[in-house]
Amino acid sequence: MEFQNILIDVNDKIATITINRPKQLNALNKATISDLNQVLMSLKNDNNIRCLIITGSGEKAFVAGADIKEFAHFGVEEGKKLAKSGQENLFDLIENYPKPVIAAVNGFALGGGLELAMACHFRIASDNARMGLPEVSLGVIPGYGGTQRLPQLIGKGKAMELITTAKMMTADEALQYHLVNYVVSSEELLPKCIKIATATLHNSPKAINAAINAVNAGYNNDVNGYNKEIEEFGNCFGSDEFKEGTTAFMEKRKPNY
Ligand code: DAK
Repeated sequence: MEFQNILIDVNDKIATITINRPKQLNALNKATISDLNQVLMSLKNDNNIRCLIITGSGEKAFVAGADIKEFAHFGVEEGKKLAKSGQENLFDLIENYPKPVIAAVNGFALGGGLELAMACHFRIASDNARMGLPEVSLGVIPGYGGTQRLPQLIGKGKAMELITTAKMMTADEALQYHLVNYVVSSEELLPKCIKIATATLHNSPKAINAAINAVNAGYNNDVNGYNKEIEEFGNCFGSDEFKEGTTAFMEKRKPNY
């Protein structure tokens, strides 16, 4: 697979997707969103890929936001339409992805860039990362889920402060507010993500998918998370991987998923 705005590297069932517009600080334009959608859709049911890492090209930025030069001329209806399609085709797709998706935040993650990182299942940052939702400084608000996911991750008060001041957080502040799970040096960022991704490879892909669905259900106002957990839990008992996992335990060997 070759794309204009992203690079894909596959190694031992882990796919690293790099947003590759370093001269624009990896700003998300429509073409990049489309590339990301296509690669995510094509890897979704690929059994050779079990975990994804999303990062930005270069040392300066993960993604410095939606491409301001592109959206500067949008009108009201276009803005609504693109927010809806962007949320569905990329941000919700990542959040509900059946395999773990890790954001390797390697620099500025602003606006749509932080929204992209927040749609991922969890985030690891390099110590030079800066994160914020500066949309109100441009006269708009976050349109790719940021008003919902930031309060879920760091609490309503701090999210309101960040959104209304348009200020950036340092990596250490993001760690303090649980926006990221770890902060490491730039050199250590991908190795750390790969180490965590590798740990997920030992586990049942079907059970991981079920767990992601159950966790996400708790953040969906239309679904009862406990009921979803019961449903997903019950379904696990019908899977070949459950049989393999429990049989391997009793035979004192590692499961083969
Ligand atoms: N869009 C387009 N180009 C960008 C960009 C962006 N978001 N961020 C940086 N660039 C470009 C710069 O224009 C510059 O390109 P040239 O002008 O040299 O051609 C190049 O990247 C390098 O940037 P700087 O020269 O500014 O680099 P500095 O180190 O001086 O500053 C910075 C780094 C990250 C502090 C600065 O670049 C900056 O403030 N960038 C903008 C940050 C920002 O405000 N991001 C946008 C947030 S608003 C939508 C849904 C969602 C959204 C919009 C629409 N719809 C559904 C329609 C979301 C909006 C946002 O993300």
